[in-house]
Amino acid sequence: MSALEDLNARFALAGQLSFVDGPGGLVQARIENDLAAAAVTLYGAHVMTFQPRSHEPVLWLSPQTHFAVGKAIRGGVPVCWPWFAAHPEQATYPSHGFVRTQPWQVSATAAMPDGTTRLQLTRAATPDETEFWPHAYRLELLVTVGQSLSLSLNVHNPGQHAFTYTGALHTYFTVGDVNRINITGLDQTDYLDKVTGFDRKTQAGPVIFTQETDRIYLDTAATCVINDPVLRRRIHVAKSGSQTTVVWNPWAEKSAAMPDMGPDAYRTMVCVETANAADDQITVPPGASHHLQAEISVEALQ
Ligand code: TA6
Repeated sequence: MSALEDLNARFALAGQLSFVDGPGGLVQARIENDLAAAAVTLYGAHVMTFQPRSHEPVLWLSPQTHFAVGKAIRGGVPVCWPWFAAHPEQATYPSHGFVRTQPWQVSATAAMPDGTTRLQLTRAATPDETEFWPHAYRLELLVTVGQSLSLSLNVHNPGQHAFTYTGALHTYFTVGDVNRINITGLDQTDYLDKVTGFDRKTQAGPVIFTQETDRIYLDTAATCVINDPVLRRRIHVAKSGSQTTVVWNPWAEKSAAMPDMGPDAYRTMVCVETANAADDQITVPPGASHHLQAEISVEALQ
């Protein structure tokens, strides 16, 4: 029996979930139920697509992305852990941690009575990671696909000592035209502006996009709404276990310089990231866990 056959024998759900070989040989779970469709690769526990019935795709996945072991996927929902963005001390360590470019294991699947489908992926420490992260850990990402997409990252510390981390569900959303959207939910919230050297500023009104935008909004548990007049919809991003929201669009020049994005890619995407970053660092005592949760739903505009 091949590894793929074994996965399907143990975890496929008739008519709802199966495992297939995806691009680059990366195995992915294809989920399709009466409410929505989604694809999640075991490589990085990366949700790549999500589309509720009667809506356009919600997540943005770069047409130029690499699907290859060792490379991060551009788009969808990278799981960034155990550090957000650049490592605070080690410039050569991978951006956004290492688990987004590592294999995860399937630990459970379930067809739920409410019509949603669940997939749980797990990753525990391996000896070759101790260079980056000397602590024992167990991550579980529970993905629930229904009318909304629910992502719950459970970070467990099975070791003898506390550890402290940052991270994010670095979610890329599809928008009709980034020049015409706005994001509400962050009015009067302080943020660090990465574009101007981490200056501390305060948001006034909705977030609009006219240039490169890379902001770490501080001390906020608020739901954000992406208001999109072109796709005639609102995307709601509700969260828990997170006091940080990151908003990112690289704009024209940086987008063009990224081989896995391309010149105009920035126009149809925006990241609204459910994060633990900056001062929002999470310490997990031995035997304890932290849950980071995002709930993504779409509302059609008339
Ligand atoms: O979350 C925003 C950010 O940290 C940006 O600064 C930008 O670099 C982006 O993430 C993408 O990072 P990546 O390592 O995936 O290229």
